[in-house]
Amino acid sequence: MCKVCGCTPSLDGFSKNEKIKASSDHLRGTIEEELAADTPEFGDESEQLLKFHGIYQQDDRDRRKEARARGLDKHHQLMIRTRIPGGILSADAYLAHDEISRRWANGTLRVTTRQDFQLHGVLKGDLKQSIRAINAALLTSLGGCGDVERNIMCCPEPLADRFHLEVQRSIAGMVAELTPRTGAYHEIWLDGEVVETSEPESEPLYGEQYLPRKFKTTVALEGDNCVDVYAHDLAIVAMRGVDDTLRGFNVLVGGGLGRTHNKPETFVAIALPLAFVQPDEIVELAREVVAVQRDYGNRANRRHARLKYTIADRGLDWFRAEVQSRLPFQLQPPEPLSWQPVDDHLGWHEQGEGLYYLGIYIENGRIADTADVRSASGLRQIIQELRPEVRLTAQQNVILAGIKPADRHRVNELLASHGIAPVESIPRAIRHSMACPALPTCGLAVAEAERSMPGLVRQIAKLLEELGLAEERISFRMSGCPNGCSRPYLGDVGFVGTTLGKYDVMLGGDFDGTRLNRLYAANVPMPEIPSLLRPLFEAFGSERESDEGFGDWVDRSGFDALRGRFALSEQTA
Ligand code: SRM
Ligand code: SF4
Repeated sequence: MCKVCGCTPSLDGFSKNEKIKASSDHLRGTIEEELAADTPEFGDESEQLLKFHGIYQQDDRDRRKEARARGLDKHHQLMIRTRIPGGILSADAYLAHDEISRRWANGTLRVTTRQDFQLHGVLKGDLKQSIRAINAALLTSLGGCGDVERNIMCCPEPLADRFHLEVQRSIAGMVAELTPRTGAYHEIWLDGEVVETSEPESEPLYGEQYLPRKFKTTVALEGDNCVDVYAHDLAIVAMRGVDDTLRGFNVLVGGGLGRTHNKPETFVAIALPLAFVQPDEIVELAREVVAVQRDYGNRANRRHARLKYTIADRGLDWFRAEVQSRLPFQLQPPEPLSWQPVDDHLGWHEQGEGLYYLGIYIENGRIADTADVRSASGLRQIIQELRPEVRLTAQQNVILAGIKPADRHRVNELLASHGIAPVESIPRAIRHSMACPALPTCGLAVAEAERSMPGLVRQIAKLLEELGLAEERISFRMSGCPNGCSRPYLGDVGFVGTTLGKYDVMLGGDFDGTRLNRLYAANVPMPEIPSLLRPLFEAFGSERESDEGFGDWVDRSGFDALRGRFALSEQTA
């Protein structure tokens, strides 16, 4: 029932999730009761609502077979995603996550492609104390997942000039405006008092049913596409003015990478230019873009519910007009964008005011202690001793910021003693690779990613070295299913899992993420990938024009021509 006027809106024809949201009393449902129950897992409806609280119910897929053989239930566990706007967190917040990961999760921290932390393997009984510890560190998991605005990303370069500060201020405004207002999170996880009032609780932006689907926003800084602008529902590019001021924002809409194998009605789309707005107009614009999607997004079919489908179905001109009709100011035409080569912000850099920052490579974002690399202990010790600000990058890496010149040596020493290699010594192919978590935690994975990519990319790095191409900047991104969480459709080379051990090989995108790649070879068994790529790399080495990237060369050469030259069989083409 609608809390504002008491009417009961009809939900006929809406998807199951819409009914769950509408009857959830602003995301409460029966989460609290189920949390108190002595069971290892939540029921189906709570599983959907928990996502809005930043919590995914998962199971350890490695242990399924054994459990089945022993007649046991799945090994249920939860993943918590902390929402970290712009990927910026304090030393205290980092250390709190490190501690949660050791006390209640699987001992690792996972930096995500959207600058968040994920904690895997939390048991139901430890959920509440984990969430409380995240909040005590002044962060939240509310809106980490679910049909709401997700974490708002931003280029993480920690410069303190006026431009960067003004951009951060705008992001803070958008975060405040677009975060759900429900008291459910506070009540369930933080033992907040239930506020008794005659005023109904309101979700002014999201209403009773929230959005039709997830909604993602990123902010890039003019010229640097390190946050993969074109993958986003709402992509904002901050434009620099004179004297390092913020001149305004170019705004793009309707990007999204998720698709489903053999379902042509699902597709990958890149964001399209919508408008240019002044700095003080961006929060209102973001709100109305979200509101139009709230009102017109498809609530019957979740596979067709992202903003990219609303725009594909109704047209960009319709969308612009609808957004404009809700604004008190005039949208200006979008300005043309141009990009410099993407900067991953790794290595040592001056940050201004006599301080330095260091970007540290974390393979596939997994901060862990392994036999060779002890990134969990190493980062903990550096952050405990020197208390730098921490920033997470969109390439799953970590930046330590605000380091005094006198402390640089100590940082290098601690990194070396924990086996964390300086970025200069990491082969380019490895440095520019990303993989999603996939197995064993992701319930949607059909193939490995994070666990298989290190082996594959080392073979590729060796191959590139043999061919004299070790210094080339070529990006390799692997996902364990077509949802594309590592953004595999926006790099030079994408590997998209089709079934265990097999991948669609996507080529012809570019390093700077401005163009989608396309299917070059389907269902390639992983051991055959290096030999599939070898002749392409050889030809690239001899035929490329100066400064031409691998993806650009593939695009210029043409797929049919390349397939013909390298005799790709009908089956894999
Ligand atoms: Fe994702 C679902 C992991 C970025 C598209 N994603 C999932 C889930 C939660 C699986 C699930 O629903 O049960 C995965 C959890 C795996 C695990 O065990 O941890 C998952 N996605 C991730 C992360 C952790 C991958 C990573 O390597 O870091 C990223 C977390 C980002 C964050 O902090 O919020 C992550 N996911 C992305 C991106 C990239 C981006 O947004 O820049 C995409 C493609 C862009 C897009 O959204 O179009 C992406 N994830 C999806 C989709 C497909 C959405 C669609 O429109 O079809 C799903 C499935 C769904 O929503 O139904 C999904
Ligand atoms: Fe899971 Fe697929 Fe996303 Fe990988 S791409 S994390 S397998 S949903």
